[in-house]
Amino acid sequence: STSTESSVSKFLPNPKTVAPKAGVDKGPIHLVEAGLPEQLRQLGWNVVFDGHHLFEEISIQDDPPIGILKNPRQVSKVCEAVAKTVGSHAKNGQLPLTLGGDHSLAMGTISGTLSQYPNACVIWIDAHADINTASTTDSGNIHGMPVSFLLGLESTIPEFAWVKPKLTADRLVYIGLRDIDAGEKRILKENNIKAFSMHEVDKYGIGKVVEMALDHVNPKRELPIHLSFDVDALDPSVAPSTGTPVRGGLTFREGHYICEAIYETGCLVSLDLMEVNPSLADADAVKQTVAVGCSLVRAALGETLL
Ligand code: B3U
Ligand code: MN
Ligand code: MN
Repeated sequence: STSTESSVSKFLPNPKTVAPKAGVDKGPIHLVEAGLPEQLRQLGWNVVFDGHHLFEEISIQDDPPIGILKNPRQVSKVCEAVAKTVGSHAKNGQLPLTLGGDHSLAMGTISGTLSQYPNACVIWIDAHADINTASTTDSGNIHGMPVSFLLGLESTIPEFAWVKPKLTADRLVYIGLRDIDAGEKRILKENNIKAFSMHEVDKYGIGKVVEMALDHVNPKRELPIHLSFDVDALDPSVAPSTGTPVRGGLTFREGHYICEAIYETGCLVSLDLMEVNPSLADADAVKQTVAVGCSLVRAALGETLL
């Protein structure tokens, strides 16, 4: 997936802040234009929209690959800026909602969350584990790597030295996995990382899987939760406009159930909805994906069915 540079941060609970830019026809701004801020206000949030960030100010002209990693300096700088923004909103008692954009951004959002809530756990919803290191990645796409940076598995690249390995493997859990590289499987095993693939979702049902996931990272339901939701966790029939769709994904309801159940814990402190990419599909597919994205966010922020 592509749009690393377009993340929109919205900040909920108490106050919020934002200022959209005109003329952008791609990226997660579609979720904003579809009315997400107003929908969240309807749920009782005081929404502050922080703006549609294309990070033109961070445009690095000369950014040759490091190893095979693509656009490493650009990605690093953008994520560092996102970390600061998310961290300062969290500090103000706001709940940062970051709309992306390439999932490498989670390096920034989760770093920001952990700066305010050092004991936060991370629930990562994705078809992919995004845990490659510079030595295991085949694609060189940094969106396949953010988790390894957050855990400190990848610490040899000076350009990313700002990413402090503050997340521990026991405070991370995955749901929805189904496209994992061999090197990633090894990393998951070696680090004893809890992961519920689509196999477990089929076997136990989504209700039990979410319960087991929470029991693992947050047994007493007292730790702050960062939810990082990659829309490609959903089946491509539900969310087609995304960079790397993988068949056999979560249903519409399974995705929403996860969000609802996490909201119900009362522990959610930070939320990402990533990899919505409107440039990758026809208009109907975009509309469908944007609508699903908005409704996932509403579910995670308190919308109920009854
Ligand atoms: N694991 C592969 C594929 C991938 C990961 N995340 C996405 N695709 N979106 C990689 O490139 O690291
Ligand atoms: Mn991802
Ligand atoms: Mn993914």
